[in-house]
Amino acid sequence: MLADPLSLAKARFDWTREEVEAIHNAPFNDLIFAAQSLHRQVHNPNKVQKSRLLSIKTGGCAEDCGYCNQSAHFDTGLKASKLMSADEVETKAKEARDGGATRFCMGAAWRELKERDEPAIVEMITRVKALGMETCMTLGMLAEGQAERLAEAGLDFYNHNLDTSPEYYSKIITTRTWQDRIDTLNRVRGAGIQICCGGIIGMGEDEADRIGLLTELATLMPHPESVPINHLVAVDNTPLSGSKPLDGIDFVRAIATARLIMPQSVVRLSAGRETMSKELQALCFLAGAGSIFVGDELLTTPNPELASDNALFDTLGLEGDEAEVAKRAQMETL
Ligand code: SAM
Ligand code: DTB
Ligand code: SF4
Repeated sequence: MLADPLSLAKARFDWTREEVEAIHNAPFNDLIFAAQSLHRQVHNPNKVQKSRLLSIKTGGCAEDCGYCNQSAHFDTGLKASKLMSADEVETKAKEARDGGATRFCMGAAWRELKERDEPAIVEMITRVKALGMETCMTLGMLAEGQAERLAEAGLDFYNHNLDTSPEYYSKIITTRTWQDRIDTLNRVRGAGIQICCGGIIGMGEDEADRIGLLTELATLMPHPESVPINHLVAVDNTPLSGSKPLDGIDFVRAIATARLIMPQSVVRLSAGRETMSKELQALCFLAGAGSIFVGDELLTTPNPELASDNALFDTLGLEGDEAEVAKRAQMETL
């Protein structure tokens, strides 16, 4: 039997794997009922925040993350490119805003942020912020002092995922450690930037690994403000492209569990929507997902067209958060 979901509304940070497993494996109806009950206690159940991704530097990455289209270790046929100019980024951000996105998330295929690239990154943050959008960057590892400089430029969020359980991690990535990730997250937190941190499921991991990942996320203190739950986008010629497909119900269980154990966080139904039915996505929203990526491309792989997402929002009676962001932008100019 699950605990009264409303008693979970206050965040706690001492979750054990056994407790998380009991939630994750509860009868499906109990799990979804609990997740939705808690969700509507803390969040608006019909509001889904929209983020737009842009790959500001594509491909040729030194890391060997086994799922990634952009690693130089695998021949995926992706064309690598140099860092975009701030002008190009600003144009893309305006388009995203016009399409209803309220957060602009810029990703670079880097192992870490190099000092020589900092001025260009700072300029991009400043330009996007001036459009009234929330800013997010994902640039790999950060060294001492870098997060402070990004915060100073107006960075709202930094995305850095744990990706999987500590046990499964070394089967996915060998070029940087779990502790490297925690160190970057601590630097981001120390600079007062909000954290976007989640993982990928459907990489051939066991259920215990999904529970392990969720427990690690829920024992970060404070919880990440944003928790992206990605479904593996299988890319040909990456080591993980042949992973056993994940049952959709298991994906929903991961979203619902994240919802229940990190009550104040916004859980994002992240990569992988392109191959999901509208019914599966609706179940994810019912389970407490409160954010998605919009636009027909993620970083390098396809995402549903804007028109089909708009139709999905209409069908489900969902609304974005454009009005609030527009109001905030107006206040900032006063
Ligand atoms: N290079 C930076 C890093 O790894 O921190 C930033 C970009 S990286 C693409 C950001 C995250 O996207 C990864 O940590 C991973 O969780 C997710 N991701 C990348 N490729 C994916 C795929 N094929 N399917 C699902 N998620 C993916
Ligand atoms: C996250 O957790 N998912 C996004 C974002 N953070 C940067 C990335 C998804 C990438 C999917 C594969 C691609 O398009 O290259
Ligand atoms: Fe590089 Fe990031 Fe892809 Fe890993 S996930 S290979 S660090 S771009």
